[in-house]
Amino acid sequence: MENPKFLGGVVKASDLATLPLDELPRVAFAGRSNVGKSSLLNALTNSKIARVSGEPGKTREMNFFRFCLTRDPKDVLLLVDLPGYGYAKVARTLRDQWGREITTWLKGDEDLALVVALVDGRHGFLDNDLELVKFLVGAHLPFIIAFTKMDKYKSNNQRKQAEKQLTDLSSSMGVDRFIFVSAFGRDGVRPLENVLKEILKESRAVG
Ligand SMILES: Nc1nc2c(ncn2[C@@H]2O[C@H](COP(=O)(O)OP(=O)(O)OP(=O)(O)O)[C@@H](O)[C@H]2O)c(=O)[nH]1
Ligand SMILES: [Mg+2]
Repeated sequence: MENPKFLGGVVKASDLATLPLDELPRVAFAGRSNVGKSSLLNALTNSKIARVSGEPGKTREMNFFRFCLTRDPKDVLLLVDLPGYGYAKVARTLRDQWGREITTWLKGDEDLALVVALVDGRHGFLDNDLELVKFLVGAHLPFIIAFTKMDKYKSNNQRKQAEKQLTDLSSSMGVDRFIFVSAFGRDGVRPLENVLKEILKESRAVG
């Protein structure tokens, strides 16, 4: 079986019924444009299935991928690469049209298992990152923060310092689930896989 497999993309949440999504647990990648959503999805799936670009605004649709996480064919998830926001060229905020489509879908999908909220590790939480976190907390959606591009730090020491700052910052915001990732070095991919394995276990227990 093709793994991962692209199932299709939609611009409007109301068009989702046209895709063969089944009731698989959904894991959505959300965050500002250019933060590395598509790259992390590729690192996780060990593929180049999601399109990546140095120009913000590459992903224009909510793209759905079926992905089997382990050798067990029952360990199937739906990964969702979302369009980013935060640049004038694309949606500026979560309240713009695209942002509204995304939040409508996230709130309405009963099979949503996790939102991976990506934040650029070099910048920490910018205003629109905070807006995303507030939305996720307010809507009681399960999420984990992934601080991206951690390979950009010049030395191990600088990276350790940054990780400490980001950890403190997250705790001060009451956020206790976070990972540090690099799509290039594949750092953080294993911890993310472990989180997804837990999700699969839980979804099986629920039936
Ligand atoms: N150094 C470094 N660069 C990265 C990493 N992840 C992504 N990038 C680069 O960042 C740019 C944007 O990556 P994408 O994965 O397309 O970002 P995106 O969040 O999907 O962006 P949109 O689709 O526009 O919302 C590309 O040039 C990537 O190569 C990373 O972990 N480290
Ligand atoms: Mg993208």
